[in-house]
This record gives sequence, C-alpha cells and structure tokens, in this order.
Amino acid sequence: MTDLPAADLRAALDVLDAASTVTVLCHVQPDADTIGSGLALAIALDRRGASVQVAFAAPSRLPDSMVGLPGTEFVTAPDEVRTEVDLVVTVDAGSRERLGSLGDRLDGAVSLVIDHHRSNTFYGTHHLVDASAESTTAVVAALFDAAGIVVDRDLAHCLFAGLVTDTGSFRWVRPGSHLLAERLLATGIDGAAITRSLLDTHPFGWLPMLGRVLGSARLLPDAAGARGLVYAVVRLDDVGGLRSEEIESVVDIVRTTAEAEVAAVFKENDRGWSVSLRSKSAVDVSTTATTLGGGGHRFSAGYTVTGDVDEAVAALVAALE
Ligand SMILES: [Mn+2]
Repeated sequence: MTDLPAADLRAALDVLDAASTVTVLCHVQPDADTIGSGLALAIALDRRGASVQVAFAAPSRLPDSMVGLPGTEFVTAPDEVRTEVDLVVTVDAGSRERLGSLGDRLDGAVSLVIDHHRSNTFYGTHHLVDASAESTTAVVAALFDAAGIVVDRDLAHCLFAGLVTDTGSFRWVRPGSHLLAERLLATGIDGAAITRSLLDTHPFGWLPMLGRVLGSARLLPDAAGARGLVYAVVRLDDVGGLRSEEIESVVDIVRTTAEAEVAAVFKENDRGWSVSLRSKSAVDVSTTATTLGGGGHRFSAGYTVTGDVDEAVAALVAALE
C-alpha cells in the first residue's frame, strides 16, 4: 500500500526510537492532514515515553473544525516550542517555508520529514516522502505498521481526518485507499461525524460570502493552452468573522466549472494573496505553483503573491501557458 523505500522506513524508525524529546511541526494555516498526522504521531510517541510537542507557526489557534481530534493536549504555542530536542519531525510540509517562523527549529537538529507532496524539497536530515500517498496520514499509517504500532480508535480518528480531507471525501483515491479507510473505521470511529465536522459544517455567514465571491468569478477559456481557467477573488472584506474553513471551501465550488481545466482562488491576507490552484487531469498545477514560488500536488497546489490581484492573475495566466 506504500511506495516508501524500505531503507527510508527503517531509518525513520531508528531516529524515532532514539528520541526521547520530539517536536512535531505542522505547516502554517494547518489543515486536517498536517494536524491529524502530528497528533497521531504525538499520541504514539507519548505512549512509548517520549516527551512531545506539536506546533504550527500561524494562526495562533487550532482551526475550530479540528478541536475535537484526539491529542490536542500536545499542541503548544509557537513561542513555547523547545529549541533543543532529540528530533524534529515535520508533517505534510513540502518545504521549510511552509513551517513559517518555526522553520528555524530545523537548524542543527536531527529531523524527519514525513510528507506526500510532489514538490517536497527534502529539507531535513531524514525523509519519509511518498508522493503517491493520498495523505500524509497514510504515510504515518505505513510508519505505524512498520513499527508494529496498533492503530486504535484515537490514532484512527487522527489518521482518518487527514485521509478524508486530502482525498476530498474519497474522490481522489488509489487502490488501497478504501482498505486503509476500512481499517480505520473498523476501530469504531464515527466516520460520518468526523467528516461532517471537518468538511460539511459552516456558519450561516458562509452563504452570503459565497454569494459575493462566486459572483466575482471569471472564466478565461483561452488560458491554460485553451483548456480554460476559472478564478474567484476572496477579499478581506468578504470574509469578516469567517474561518479558514469557509475560505478554503471556495475553491471546491469554483473547480467544478465544466469549461475550465484549471481553477484558482485568490485569497487576500495582510501581506497579499494566498492562491489555491486545482486542476482536473491534463495540467500539473504542482509545476505551475512551484514556478510561482509555491508547491503542492499534481491536481492541488498553492503559492503566495503580493501586489495587485489583476497582475497576479496575469502572472498565473503566463505561468499556465
Ligand atoms: Mn496533505
């Protein structure tokens, strides 16, 4: 079920076994895959006596939809993350930049990078990267299997959170994905409730926000080699009081546009724009995002950009040619 080289798995188990203090770093603007991976690792390491902290540089709080996950007691504020530990593990972060201000914890540290991003830059001292894995939690599941760790209900809850979100509720799967889901569900977790809280729950204010943002959508049929680009812009004014869960949901609606192979959502923040890219089959948006300073997967990627949004759109159109 995994394409991980046996030598990488063995080396990962060795560094994990040797560590009694561990920092697990999740990526900034964390999603359920990075948090689910981090908490599952923390629970497993804590059970075998290690002292573990889990952290992400921003924002300051765990997203609402993830507070019900087991292991949140290991989440530590960024300024309280220890500077000297036996091992730093990063989960679901394709590059050091994705760790934000906590990237400096890698300096001089023994580190294990656990990930599934095609664009991973191999920035640690040890790597467990499977670009064909559905989620980083699927890589963590393979690691647990190799270590002989029994996946119980709490671990399954964390691993399922990453699997169901990164597969888009099992839309983007491969042989083995449903077997992993079956193993996790067989522990007794409530898959429907976990999915509902992570993907299908928004405050009422989400609906008028969608009305404004989707009303701004534009279709450029000639872009992306005439395969079509559709994009929408989410301005700070549009999202007052709404959570990252609402903002991140927009691209899942925009990408359904039949006339466009590529979908983009430009999300305004204090520093500029964070851009989500999606493609259907013909375009590798991981390459596009990497060209623009970001990264990701073949069909799902992102980057950040400053300045005027019209210029950002023009730069994306150019990168897609
Ligand atoms: Mn992921």
